[in-house]
Amino acid sequence: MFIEGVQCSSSPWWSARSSRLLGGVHGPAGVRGAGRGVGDPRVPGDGPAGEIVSPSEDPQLPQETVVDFYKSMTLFNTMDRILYEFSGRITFYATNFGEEGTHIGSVAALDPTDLVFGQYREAGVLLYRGFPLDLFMAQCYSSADDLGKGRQMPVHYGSKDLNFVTISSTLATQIPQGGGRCRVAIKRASSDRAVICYFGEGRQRGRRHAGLHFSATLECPIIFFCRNNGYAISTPTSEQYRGDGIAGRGAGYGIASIRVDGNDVFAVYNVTKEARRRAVAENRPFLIEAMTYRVGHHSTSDDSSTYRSLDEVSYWEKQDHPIGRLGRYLAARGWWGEEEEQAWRKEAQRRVMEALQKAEEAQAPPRPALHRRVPGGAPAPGEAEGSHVEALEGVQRALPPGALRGVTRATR
Ligand SMILES: Cc1ncc(C[n+]2csc(CCOP(=O)(O)OP(=O)(O)O)c2C)c(N)n1
Ligand SMILES: [Mg+2]
Repeated sequence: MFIEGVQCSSSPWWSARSSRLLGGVHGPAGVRGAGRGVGDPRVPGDGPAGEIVSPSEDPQLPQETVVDFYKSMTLFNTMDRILYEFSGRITFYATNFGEEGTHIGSVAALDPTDLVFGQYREAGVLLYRGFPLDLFMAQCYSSADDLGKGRQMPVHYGSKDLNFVTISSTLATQIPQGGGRCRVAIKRASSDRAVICYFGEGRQRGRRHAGLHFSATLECPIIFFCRNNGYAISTPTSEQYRGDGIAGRGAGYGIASIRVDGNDVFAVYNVTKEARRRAVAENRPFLIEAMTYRVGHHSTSDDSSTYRSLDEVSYWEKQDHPIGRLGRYLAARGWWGEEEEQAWRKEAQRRVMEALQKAEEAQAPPRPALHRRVPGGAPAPGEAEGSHVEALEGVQRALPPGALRGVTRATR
């Protein structure tokens, strides 16, 4: 399944059949290929919608599990939609539209004790592990219930209980950190835990290189999971890199790699399961490049209509969406019908709105909490708690209105 050694660009990185399982992708070549390098696993006309095109690779998950995938993906999508609509109340938000299959397929293949290092667009992983909607909302609203007490921008979640390391805004810090964490804690304790490290395909200023290189030489049981969603803010992949995408870089580090159809939740599940099994058994890293598409704008600070066409977005939204593809699979088996769909959509909306309402009504965190456990932020000996906050308020008063747009509620 994983490809070893050096491959030339025309080689079938994706030839392992489980890199693409769910049929029903009929994309126009121009959009499909959009600067993604060779070996995109999605091939037009690869089988009837909702059918497994490679039965021998079918993970044969039970109905209950597949319905749970679908419910997680749709609940997550609902949360994104509502938080995006309310983003004016929380200063910032980044949706995950179109990438739900990469999150749910990968996390479902892991052990709950495996440690997750994310970028910022992997909230579905946390949702699947059981992070409550209330805590998602509390984080985005920087309320007193937020585990981080409002010290982070919205969508920078973290959960010690769910083995999800708090997100850092600085791109790619999680890549060397993930490798280091593996080496120091997991390997030394000779446990069978693995680490998964998610990142985007965007340029990573050398930290990706350091992380991949040291994880390979230090023999770390880590899964590097690249969500190749076609864009880094406004920069398309055609301008991001040369050569064979991200999977093509693995061979240079001696890391077995695979490219997978990221909108095919079963294919993502299969490759992640196999990568995890081998990472732990062989003490070595694996690299997965999941080809997907960022259907939403980069974040609330972006308007993607200025750099891509509505037709392009519409194709991914309507024809090659991971939720639509899984829905067709469920329908083809008679596991989920129109009635269940209507009831569940209503229920998902109700759950999200209830959690949001709680966050709307919650108090802000106590002010002194703001500079506790922040490097350099603790009051100096003898200094009264709160003096940092007073100093910040002085700065705020001196600035023109609106100058601190984007600063979270707790600091205002
Ligand atoms: C070190 C650093 N440089 C620049 C940025 C600004 N920035 C935030 S997201 C982003 C693009 C990342 O694209 P990608 O890795 O493809 O992830 P995606 O947003 O597509 O999920 C950039 C340049 C940053 N946060 N950190
Ligand atoms: Mg990207």
